[in-house]
Amino acid sequence: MEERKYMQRCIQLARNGLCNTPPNPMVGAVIVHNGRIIGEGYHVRCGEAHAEVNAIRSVSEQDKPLLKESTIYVSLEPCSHQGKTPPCADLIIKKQIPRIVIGCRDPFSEVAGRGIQKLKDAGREVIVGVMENECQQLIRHFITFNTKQRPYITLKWAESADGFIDLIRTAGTPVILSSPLTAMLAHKRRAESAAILVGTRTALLDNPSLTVRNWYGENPVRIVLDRSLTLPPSLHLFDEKVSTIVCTAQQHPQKHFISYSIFDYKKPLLPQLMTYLYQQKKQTLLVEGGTQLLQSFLDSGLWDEIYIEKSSMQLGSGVKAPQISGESTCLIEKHFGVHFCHYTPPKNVK
Ligand code: AOF
Ligand code: ZN
Repeated sequence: MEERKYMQRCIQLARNGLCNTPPNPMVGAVIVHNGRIIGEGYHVRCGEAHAEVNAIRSVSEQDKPLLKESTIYVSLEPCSHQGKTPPCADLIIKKQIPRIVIGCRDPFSEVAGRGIQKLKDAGREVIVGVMENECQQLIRHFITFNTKQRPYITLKWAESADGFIDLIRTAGTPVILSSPLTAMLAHKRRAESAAILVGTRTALLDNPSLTVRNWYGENPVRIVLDRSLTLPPSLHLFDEKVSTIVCTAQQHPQKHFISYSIFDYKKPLLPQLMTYLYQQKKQTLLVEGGTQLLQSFLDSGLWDEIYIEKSSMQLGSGVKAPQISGESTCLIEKHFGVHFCHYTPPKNVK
């Protein structure tokens, strides 16, 4: 019970790093002596000190001698490698902390159990797996990226009560199915993504900006598919306010804010895109449409979460919403009075 209480606090602390730690994971640490918390810390930002370092630093001079009799709780296995910062396992050993309680293992190939081993080899008591699911859930983007060598993929769309995402049209603006308040949520999701993707038709017909406006945070890199480079330069995606990557089959000179990346359109595109995004260290990808692109992700089993905003509007006819087939879990969430279906796949999806 005690162990869970302190691990819960680690998770709570870790969340303070939201949006600032990627591509590093959010991590929290708590140091406890005889039922009293003497130190706390979290990983604030990629490139800066790790959670354990901040927790140890936070211990007062007076309490420092107590480290030798304390337990350090940390939501992720302490690192064993020299990255941008020195190994946390070494620091814990140096500070003579005798007991380490860990939430989950680090899937990063440079660590992957070596941190735990280092601590054990130094004769420390190590407990692994306290609130493991919760700790893994906290860093699910980081785990997917490191174990599947691809970004964590979120698919999102809004659909009418009768299952359409838009009217069938060749021009004009799209039907707005979301409310201004739920649009804010969509922007929050963008702010939490490293990359955002749309297909050619969506880019052309909806002319989206794909920027973060109704929320605080960084803009994700915009990615658009444009096999034959037919999209007009007047689109918002090419406004050069934010970086855009064009996935194309054609050679094109690079521009300041626009990079053209060559793909083999004769072969399946999504695996190539996944490899590319992995190489670019993009840990999270948000796919915003349209139906055809979303459906190809669904059909390839390439998704980790789906958010569908269920509008109460009836369209009668139009572009059918993507279809989710196979096993998945759906939780209904209500935000600002609007229903969302939140899907997660069974564990064995690619
Ligand atoms: C920890 N505690 O708080 C975090 C860890 O380049 P660096 O030095 O920042 O190392 C990044 C890697 O360290 C990252 O990929 C992950 O394996 C681990 N993150 N480890 O002990 C922390 N953020
Ligand atoms: Zn570390």
